[in-house]
Amino acid sequence: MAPLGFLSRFVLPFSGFVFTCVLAVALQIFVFSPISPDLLLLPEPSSLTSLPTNTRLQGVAKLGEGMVKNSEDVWVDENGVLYTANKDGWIRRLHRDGSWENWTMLNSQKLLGIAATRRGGIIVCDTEKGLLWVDKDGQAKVLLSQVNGSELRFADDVIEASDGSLYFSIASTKFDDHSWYLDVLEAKPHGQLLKFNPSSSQTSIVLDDLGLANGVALSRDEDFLIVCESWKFRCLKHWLKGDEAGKTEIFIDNLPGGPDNINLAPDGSFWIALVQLTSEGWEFVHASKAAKHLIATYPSLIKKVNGVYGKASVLHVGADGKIIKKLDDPDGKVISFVTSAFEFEGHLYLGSLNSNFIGKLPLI
Ligand SMILES: *[C@@H]1O[C@H](CO)[C@@H](O)[C@H](O)[C@H]1NC(C)=O
Ligand SMILES: *[C@@H]1O[C@H](CO)[C@@H](O)[C@H](O)[C@H]1NC(C)=O
Ligand SMILES: [Ca+2]
Ligand SMILES: [Ca+2]
Repeated sequence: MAPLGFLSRFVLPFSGFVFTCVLAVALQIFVFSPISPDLLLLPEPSSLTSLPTNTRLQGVAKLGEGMVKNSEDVWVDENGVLYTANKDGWIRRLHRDGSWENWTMLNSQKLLGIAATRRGGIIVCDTEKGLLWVDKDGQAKVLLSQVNGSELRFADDVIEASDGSLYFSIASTKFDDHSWYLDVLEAKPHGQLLKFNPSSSQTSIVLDDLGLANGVALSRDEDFLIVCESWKFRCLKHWLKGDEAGKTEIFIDNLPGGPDNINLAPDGSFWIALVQLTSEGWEFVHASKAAKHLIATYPSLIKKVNGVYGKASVLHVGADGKIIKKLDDPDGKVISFVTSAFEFEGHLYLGSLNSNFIGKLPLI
């Protein structure tokens, strides 16, 4: 057979077929892609090397092992009672005498940030129902489920100020909690920081256009608050009092991981849990819109790109935004996907979305 005949009879029609297939798949990806992505700048490698990795978090004691289920946040109240919000909908607490209590059942699919309140009990962010309040007797009430007529979804973290106002984050107004990684892939800011005023029952926007709004904390004398933006690898400082009141500046940026919960320490410093948003070898995805469309269309690929299960890191930062230290479990051997670190009486308590215990570490 003449080569030309072979080419025209088999190869060309075949490559036409392959071309059509590729085109069809590409069209499917772009038409069905759930995101409209921007490129995402990852933190500079220098931010990783300037903070040497250690194995301190591998030394945690495991509290409530087997009973605690993926407690994203953890809070210890002034009486030393530790609260956890579990994947099975239970709020479980640990008393000073070491006994655990299945305190109250919230029948929820996903509970995130928690904070104690001055009236007693705790406030809990429920990604579907909004802000819940569990009073000191364990009675649960919906505190806020709508904002200006829209359902309150994906509330991520909350803090109460001494005047009773609640500051809370909405991680994303576009994506829900189950598809939070699409917000990372899209890399467009859909997060908000809101304020609920209990005397007027009004909710106002404090900050808009945040890159996955996450942990919220108040400074010791409430002159500023901090809100973390996970995929911007930074936390913002918003002044509440003084000459700068109403102004916003960067508290800390170029973090070696996506900041999740942030908690005030007794001395006025802060603990920030850092989650590994990218997995090794897949960083290129964040620099390519085509790759983002492809990954976003296939959930099994998202699992590969998302690195949260691979390690754990928490960062200790001064009230001035300067890093004091970092603690790691670099390969997630003992604890991974740590989303919260809370200091109480010389110990650090760690919540994780991948652990069936609360980590406890003595601070020296
Ligand atoms: C609390 O709940 C866990 C898991 O559902 C169960 O194993 C445990 O027995 C309960 N504890 C108490 C004190 O009821
Ligand atoms: C709700 O509406 C009021 C009045 O229009 C507005 O000031 C406020 O910012 C709105 N809140 C949110 C969260 O959109
Ligand atoms: Ca919190
Ligand atoms: Ca969070």
